[in-house]
Amino acid sequence: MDIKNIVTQFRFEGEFRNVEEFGSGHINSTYIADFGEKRYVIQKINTNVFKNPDALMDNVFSVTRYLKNIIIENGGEPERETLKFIRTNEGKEYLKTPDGECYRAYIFVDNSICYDSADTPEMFKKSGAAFGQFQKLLSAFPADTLFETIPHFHDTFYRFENEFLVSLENADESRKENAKAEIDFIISRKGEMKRITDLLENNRIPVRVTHNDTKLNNVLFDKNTGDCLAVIDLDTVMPGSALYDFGDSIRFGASTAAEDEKDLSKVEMSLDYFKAYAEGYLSEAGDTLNSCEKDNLAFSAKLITLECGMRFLTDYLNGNVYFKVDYPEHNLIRAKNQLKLVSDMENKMSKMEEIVNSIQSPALDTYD
Ligand code: ADP
Ligand code: GN1
Ligand code: MG
Repeated sequence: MDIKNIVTQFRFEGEFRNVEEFGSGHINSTYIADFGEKRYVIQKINTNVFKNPDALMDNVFSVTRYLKNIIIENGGEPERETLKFIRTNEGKEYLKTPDGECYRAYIFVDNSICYDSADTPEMFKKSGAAFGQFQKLLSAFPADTLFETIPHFHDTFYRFENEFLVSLENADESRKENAKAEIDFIISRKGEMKRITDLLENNRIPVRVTHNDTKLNNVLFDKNTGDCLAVIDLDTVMPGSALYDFGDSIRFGASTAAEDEKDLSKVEMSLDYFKAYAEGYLSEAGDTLNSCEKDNLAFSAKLITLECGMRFLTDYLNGNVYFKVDYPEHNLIRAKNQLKLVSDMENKMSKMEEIVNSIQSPALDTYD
């Protein structure tokens, strides 16, 4: 359905001026609707990826309601510090069109901005504190009440066996040939893929409510103060490991280049950015984590980067059916980029571990 028609179906205030596509997400489509005094974000949920939008929206509503209460108790501004949804004209949580498309809407936080890269380690440190605080605020939220919006989302070995190897079986020869080095790279790291899920299964680390998509551009910054306002993009908030969140932030934000930079000589993991993020994250979440989680923070960055590279490659082999692409080889480029980052992290792993160990924060060893 036309987006201008969608705009008329929500309880927006003010006079409609304009609606435009916005953002750099790979899954949903985001639009900003300008209503003069107020602006609103409208998103089309990708229902190929999120197969149960009812359960997804229940998750997001229950998490934002919970956060809103804490923010109010702490004297904060809930409409700026978490997502505030706008109901449809019929009072529903989201809109389902007759042809099955799903849209939801929330307030665009004024004077806010998201970044695809951090200009300084200090800025990245702030995002670490924001995700650390998000983890801390949700530490008492009952994880088992949340629906798993994408099952096995960060189960790296599951993705290897059930998605990557299957894509290899079905891919045409030319794609496999183009990706030969990357395929071998991934297969040779099979032995490390179960580490985090094994720790969860053996109760060495706890299941927590986690965000699972902790890219820097999923934090809203205040344009005026430069401080973080809110963690957004809550579609993958579900039971998981804190290590998934830490690892994914480093993957995206501590790289010296964009996720789809073609010149691999520009792609490295910055130890300064790694340190800054770890300091910010542990300053908020440090007390919540146990020592086994802390011991695996550096490794998680490598594993989640490997997993993401593998997911991009799987999609390339499948003919680009999951992530949005700008050109046919986009997912292959992204995969090469992520695997270069993995190599760099492998070279720097002992330094990354030293950095985590050097940061003072008490661990509650309830799981050791
Ligand atoms: P995607 O799943 O496509 O990444 P996001 O929810 O992250 O979707 O939104 C995409 C972008 O839209 C964000 O990176 C941010 O720039 C902007 N955005 C989303 N929600 C808000 C909001 N409530 N206020 C201001 N900007 C927002
Ligand atoms: C996708 O939707 P977006 O762009 O925030 C993906 C993440 C990947 C990321 C890679 C639901 O996130 O898991 O890490 O791309 N989201 C989903 O940039 O698969
Ligand atoms: Mg996003």
